[in-house]
Amino acid sequence: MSFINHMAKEINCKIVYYGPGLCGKTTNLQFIHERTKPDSKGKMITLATETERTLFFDFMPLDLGQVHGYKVRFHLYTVPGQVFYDASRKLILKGSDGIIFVADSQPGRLEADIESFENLDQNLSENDLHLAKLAHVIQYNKRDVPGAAPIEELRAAVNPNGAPEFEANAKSGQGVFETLKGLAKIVLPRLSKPGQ
Ligand SMILES: Nc1nc2c(ncn2[C@@H]2O[C@H](COP(=O)(O)OP(=O)(O)OP(=O)(O)O)[C@@H](O)[C@H]2O)c(=O)[nH]1
Ligand SMILES: [Mg+2]
Repeated sequence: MSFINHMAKEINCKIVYYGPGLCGKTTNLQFIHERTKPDSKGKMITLATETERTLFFDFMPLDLGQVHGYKVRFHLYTVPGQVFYDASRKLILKGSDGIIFVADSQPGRLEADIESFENLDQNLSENDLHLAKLAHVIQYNKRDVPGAAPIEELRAAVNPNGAPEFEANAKSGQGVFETLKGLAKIVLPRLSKPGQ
């Protein structure tokens, strides 16, 4: 569902960072935002819930190349990872063109990774979508933490479709752009042609 602005010759592309609480989704966005030139990015927007708790979505357009002569404006969203924000997650997933699933490599977080991955599957199916058909990549984040879970273990848990995968340390920025570019490679050719 990519929205096309013919006047501005822009195709909009919505990408959602999904994963368990504290896995590093917001950190990914912050790094990308910091490293993007002021003239090619919008403001980071954070929505607060009625409980005033700063919650979830960060919005940031980022120009990354052209498709069919149109510029692509990426809209990056993060979901709130904590289990009880399911309604927000469902809402944010709507109309997404691609998903980056961020798994936490920290010891003791494997269950949370699995739970979040299953939750993604469930929320997509409620929107009549399926991960296997949707452009997606997996990011194994926090590779820097002592005793990080082996990649094979994480892969078996959250990459059943054999999606492209990336190791990252979002705090230092390592692997952050690689992950986004990896998804862009899959998403861009799938964006609908202007005029169709
Ligand atoms: N060591 C290490 N810490 C990280 C890494 N990425 C993120 N963190 C830290 O993990 C904590 C949580 O990061 P966030 O980006 O807020 O996590 P989140 O996924 O947005 O969490 P929710 O919004 O609650 O779902 C922060 O203290 C980050 O600095 C990483 O690669 N390595
Ligand atoms: Mg966050």
